[in-house]
Amino acid sequence: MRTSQPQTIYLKDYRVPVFLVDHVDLRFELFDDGARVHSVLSMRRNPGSDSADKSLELNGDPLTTLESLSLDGSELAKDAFEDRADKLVIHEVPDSFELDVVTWLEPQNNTRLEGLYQSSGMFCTQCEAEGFRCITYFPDRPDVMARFRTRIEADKASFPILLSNGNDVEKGDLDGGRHFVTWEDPFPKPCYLFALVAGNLVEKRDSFHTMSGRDIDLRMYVEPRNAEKCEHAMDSLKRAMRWDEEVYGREYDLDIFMIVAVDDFNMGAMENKGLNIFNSSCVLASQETATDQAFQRIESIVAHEYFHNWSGNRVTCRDWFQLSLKEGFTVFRDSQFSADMGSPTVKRIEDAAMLRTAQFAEDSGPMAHPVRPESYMEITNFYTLTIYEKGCEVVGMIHTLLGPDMFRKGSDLYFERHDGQAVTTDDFVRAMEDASGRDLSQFRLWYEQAGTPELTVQDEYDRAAGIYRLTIDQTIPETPGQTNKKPQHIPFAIGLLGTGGESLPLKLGAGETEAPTDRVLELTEASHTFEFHDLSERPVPSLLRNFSAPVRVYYPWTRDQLMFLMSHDPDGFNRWDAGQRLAVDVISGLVGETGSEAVDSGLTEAYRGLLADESLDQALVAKMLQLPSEAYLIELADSPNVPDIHRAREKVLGHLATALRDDLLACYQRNTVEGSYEVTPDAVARRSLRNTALAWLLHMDDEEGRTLAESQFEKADNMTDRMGALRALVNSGYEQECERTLNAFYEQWKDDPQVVEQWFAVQAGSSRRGSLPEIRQLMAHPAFDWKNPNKIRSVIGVFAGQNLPAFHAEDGSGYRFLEEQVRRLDDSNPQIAARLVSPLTRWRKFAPVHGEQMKAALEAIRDKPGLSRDVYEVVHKSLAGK
Ligand code: B3K
Ligand code: ZN
Repeated sequence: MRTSQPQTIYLKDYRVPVFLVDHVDLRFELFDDGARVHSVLSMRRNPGSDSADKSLELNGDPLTTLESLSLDGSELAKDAFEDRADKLVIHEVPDSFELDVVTWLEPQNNTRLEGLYQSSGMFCTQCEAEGFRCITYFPDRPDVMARFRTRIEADKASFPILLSNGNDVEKGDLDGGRHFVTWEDPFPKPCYLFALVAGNLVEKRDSFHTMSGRDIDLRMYVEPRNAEKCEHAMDSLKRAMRWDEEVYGREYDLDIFMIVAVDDFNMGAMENKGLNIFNSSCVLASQETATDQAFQRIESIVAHEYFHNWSGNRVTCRDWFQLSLKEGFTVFRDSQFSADMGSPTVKRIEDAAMLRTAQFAEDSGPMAHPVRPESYMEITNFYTLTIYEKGCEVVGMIHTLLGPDMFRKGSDLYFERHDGQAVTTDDFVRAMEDASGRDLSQFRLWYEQAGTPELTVQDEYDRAAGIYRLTIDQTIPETPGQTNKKPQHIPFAIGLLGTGGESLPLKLGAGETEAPTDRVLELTEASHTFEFHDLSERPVPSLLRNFSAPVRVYYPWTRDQLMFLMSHDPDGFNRWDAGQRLAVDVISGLVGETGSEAVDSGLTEAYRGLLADESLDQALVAKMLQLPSEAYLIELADSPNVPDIHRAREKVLGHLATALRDDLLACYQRNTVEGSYEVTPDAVARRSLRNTALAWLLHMDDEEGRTLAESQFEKADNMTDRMGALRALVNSGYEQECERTLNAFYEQWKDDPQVVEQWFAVQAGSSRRGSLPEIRQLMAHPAFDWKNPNKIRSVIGVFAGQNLPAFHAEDGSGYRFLEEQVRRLDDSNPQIAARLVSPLTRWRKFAPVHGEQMKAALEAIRDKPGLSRDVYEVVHKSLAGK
């Protein structure tokens, strides 16, 4: 545990490593009571370093015991080195040498789930970002790339499967019922990509024929009870491999590609070279146990981890400040892939909604940081929406500015130029510039400046001259440590619509003929005015089409304009966005009102039109029918009072459900999906529409709705429909039926942890079923497990992140509850504890009655003795400043 204040690490202090590792020879002896790790490092002085320092520093961890240390075959004397627990300093080393290190660890007691640990009896690893140092002493930084050879020894009966990176080159039996397998990875890699798995697992095999004619062995390893849940991930993997060949020209490089499912995992998955390790909930699926959303998430995560083989593994990060180099680019690649596999508009809507709700919140809060941060205390805290999702948007804007062909040339150049290297985001941008000839120097500010740019749009129409003028001003708000920001280079896609709904040509000069109806305007100044000519009437602007930049747009839309765009904009994203803006406007207008103010009939009629129109893309309709989330409404509000926002949104929902009852019933009946279960955009949309209709009907306790829900629950042959019915009942006033259904669900699925997690989440996230006493009951349930991050997330995380009226209860009980859980988890799993704190960190945003209580909870966490570095950083940054 920490005894002194954690240190801040700065990008400006980066120095190349003084020593490099060419080769690592590892031998793991795995036992019930611990593991011994023998490591032989072939090291040499880095010719690229100008340091004359003769001493060698290796990273370590206090939980690891050093058993012996030899240099070039001679055991080092006690005074030749210093073991500082998290660091090992050898006072003098030659220019080239071999270092033998033996360490002892206790994976069975490793609750942090970093380094080597046990999960349901199997051994597994998680080394990114700095977990390898918990296994052995090593220069644990991504710019030290070495070839690894790994021998694993364990009891043969308990651990028949022994896996590591690369190819298995030797195996055999040992005395005492033990056996070994040796793996060799021919590609130099940073130690964060090292992985090891040992367990009693079943193997599922498939193969992939690459574009150059090689056959790759694909293998999935899961616990025997999950043997029937691998098909979807395997199919997704093959689709991703083909797509990366076709769209990026990237072929897989090893002969084997392995995926392992692990129940206890801090995040979603990990791209270890040739041996991806997944959280079970992000890889295992069957139609009976996983929802459509889970199927889609699995496809995208499998693809994401696979794509890292090039964007992350072959070309890796120089240091952790460059994390978005691999994450932003890989998220961009996986979003393109998902768009190609399903509906591009729906994918864009989902990505933008998440960004606007959660990343914008992060970007305006105390943890705001640039896509390439300048400092951190604990790197684990920087696996953020800004690094991942804003980082993806930044790559996406380069794609928009260059166009697909130039972007592909840029990515080819990047991979060719930097293959086998550890590089920076700047190297990525330079490759894009060199391939395209475009100057992206101002664009680089997207990596350097934190904060969400705000665009204020004004327009005027000069009827006599036929000119329409758009003036766009940009400002970037202050963020911690950054003021007076420079204007950024923003691709701003627009269109103009005539009163009949037609797309008008965008003539930037008088007399221009052949003008397009879609343009990407490039904003580079604090203020820009664009003139559009030859317009005989005032157009309705369609702004930031397809969400072409991660910015906030302010324009004084009237409700009539929004309704017009909802039904006429050819840009699907902006149709959806107009509907959202209209609903936000209507709901916000009712916040704090206690009387019987009417809900704008325009909104009701717009939704009625959507429910009835079968000519529209049903996937888009399904999205348009979802009201803006409470989290988004809170994000948009100043000094929000959450219970008030909740009541206003409920009121609108209740009004719509009552007014549209017959339309909802018709929509429900019409969207029955015939035939066998498939995860196609159309089938997903139909199930979504049906379940939305059901949820709305039950929201007002409609008897027919209740009958439909109960029968849907009983007859469903898939989890989407079963969960849709259960969710609708949980959020209704039908308490007995809800109770009965929840019990039946649990009885049927209690042996399946992934389903039990969904059962927890549907209750914890419900403002009707997730009161604090009920949450505590869930935590006392035998299926709840403090050592399993998925259970913690599905109860505590969902409560604080989704059950917003209960979390923000006026008496502050929700905040104190979270404080208690974070203090408890801080000792066992600081990474998860630091993530859970997040909802408290934005205390300054809320109305003082809430903000002060949130702050008090943060202070109580701050005062916990022995606070981890992870939680320390988040709490101190949130409490600092004005
Ligand atoms: N690279 C990993 C995340 C590692 C998180 C470490 N705390 C998964 C991914 O982004 O693909
Ligand atoms: Zn990633």
